[in-house]
Amino acid sequence: IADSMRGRINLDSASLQLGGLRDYLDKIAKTDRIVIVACGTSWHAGLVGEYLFEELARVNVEVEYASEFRYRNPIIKEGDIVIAISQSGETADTMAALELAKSKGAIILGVCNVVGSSIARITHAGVYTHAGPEIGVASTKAFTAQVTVLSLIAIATAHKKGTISQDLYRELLFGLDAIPAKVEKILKSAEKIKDISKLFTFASNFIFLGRGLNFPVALEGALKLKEISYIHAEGYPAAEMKHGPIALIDEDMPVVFIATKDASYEKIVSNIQEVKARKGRVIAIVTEGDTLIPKMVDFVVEVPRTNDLLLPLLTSIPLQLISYYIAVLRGRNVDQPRNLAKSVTV
Ligand code: F1P
Repeated sequence: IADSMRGRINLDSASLQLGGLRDYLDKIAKTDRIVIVACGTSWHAGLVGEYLFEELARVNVEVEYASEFRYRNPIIKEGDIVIAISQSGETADTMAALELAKSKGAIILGVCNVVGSSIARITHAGVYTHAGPEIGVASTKAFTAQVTVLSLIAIATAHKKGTISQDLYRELLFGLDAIPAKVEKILKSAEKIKDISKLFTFASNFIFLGRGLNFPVALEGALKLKEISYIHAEGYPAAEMKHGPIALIDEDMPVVFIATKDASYEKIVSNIQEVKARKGRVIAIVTEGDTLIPKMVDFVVEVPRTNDLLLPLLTSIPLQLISYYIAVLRGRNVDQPRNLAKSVTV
């Protein structure tokens, strides 16, 4: 707030860093349906986008695996908004999904990292994430950059539509502005995360659980672990656990809960109780200052407070670090995991 009074943050939505997408904000604000197409980590960022668009701008969003979308006969009508998310901007499935949507008259937009990439070139408009080159194959900073951009688009659309109050609009923009310092703070826990990772280096399976916006983060945590350490990992919405995965829980099953103090807090506390009652070993990502969950679980990693809607930008970081340390401790090449390509162009 102090910064805004000094005029550091421009609250005019027209000044948000949305590149060429700014010219399409009116169309996005008028549409009754947005389809997001992406693969892998970018698909998880798309899921976060779905929660944000629906919550803030009250518009129906579908998030599709581009690799499925392109091979079926999806319902796309003239003027639908289809947004592709891709770090490389070269993923063949995402490209083909966009071409299909374009042939059906959709407005196709892109969120890409690589400037001048194929996807960026075929879209009507887009915004670059400018996360810098991703040296490793597995997306990490691209994910947080994609989620940041999707947050900005959702906030700008909601502001345009009048579906959020001016107070919430300000809170979210200030919240975004404060994220880098909060990420720095999380990175100070790296040694602690490394020590926790040492105890799980030889685990054969992992489960990641989260609710609401932390559900896509759970999926992403599991994918990172699979990609770079080759450990079998599943991400689930915590509330789905009782519909199947609970059968897997015993003293050999590490369970990572994303258990921040948000609207789902009480529910997630009872999910943790269910896992502990079955002797699962729990690592919980909690909000700084939480005193309840640390007493219930085996290990905690704290993240600073932020608006609930911005939590994925923080909670994804400790999960990336857990995957990184486990992979390094297992002697894996974290930059060049086996069988994976940076751009999947076939
Ligand atoms: C999609 C993706 C990445 C994954 C790996 C293979 O790439 O699935 O999420 O980490 O690099 O490709 P992109 O479309 O975001 O470039």
